[in-house]
Amino acid sequence: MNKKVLITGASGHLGGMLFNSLANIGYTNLIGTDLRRKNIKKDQKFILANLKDFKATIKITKGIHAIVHFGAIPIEDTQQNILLNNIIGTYNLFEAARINKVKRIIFASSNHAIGFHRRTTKLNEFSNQRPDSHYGLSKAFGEELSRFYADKFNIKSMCIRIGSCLRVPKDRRHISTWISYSDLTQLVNIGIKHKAIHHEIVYGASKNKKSWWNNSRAQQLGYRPADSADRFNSHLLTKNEYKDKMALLFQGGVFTSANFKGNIKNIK
Ligand code: 15L
Repeated sequence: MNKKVLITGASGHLGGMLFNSLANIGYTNLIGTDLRRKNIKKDQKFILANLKDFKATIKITKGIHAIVHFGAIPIEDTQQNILLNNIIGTYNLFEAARINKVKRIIFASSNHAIGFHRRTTKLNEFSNQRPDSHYGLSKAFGEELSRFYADKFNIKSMCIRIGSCLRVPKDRRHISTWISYSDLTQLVNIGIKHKAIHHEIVYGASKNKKSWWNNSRAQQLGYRPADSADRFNSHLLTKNEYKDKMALLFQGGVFTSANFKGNIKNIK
């Protein structure tokens, strides 16, 4: 693909990974952006910009065909920090995309948008959002924001509810939630190129037998995960969250129990 693709969060863990992996599968016109420059190679096109700054966001989205939006705080933080960086940043980006006639946006959503679902519930693309943190709420907001911009302004979007994207699974929960770097790259590639996309919700998970998610919509769009957490010996993985009985009940794990003041029985 030689059309311009902008990657936000290009200095971060997954944005940075995609900046390299998309180039490796034939993207020749990638531009990275972030609020700081980190791990960017000399031959990569990169622009420093803060998505909280609307004027700067307008500038970086000019002439862009598709945006891969991974620029956000990636874990729980204060309500104010999440509001400014994740919610306002994402809103600015979509509005700038509309003004500059960007065709599509791949949104890095998260399992924490649905984290308060019980582990015994199998979810699909129609399942209700159930955010487990301010962070998860910002991802739920991004999913609805992208639906609105798709329906109203025809900006195509794919929201990937990413499980745990790491080189290898590290703890027992990852046996259900893990996605490899190359499987995530495959999903993002589908999001950028698939002709029949309007607004999509898919799960960012490899082919894990113990998955809590029915990812048939991703499969219909051509996703064929090549990796699986099953090949890792789960007994060798850490059981850190096993000390936290509440985390074990819900898909979001420790994000659900942090600062919890509710009543577990009411979260059915
Ligand atoms: C996420 O959304 C986070 O960005 C990442 O740090 C992990 O916590 C991951 O979810 C997960 O749930 O494993």
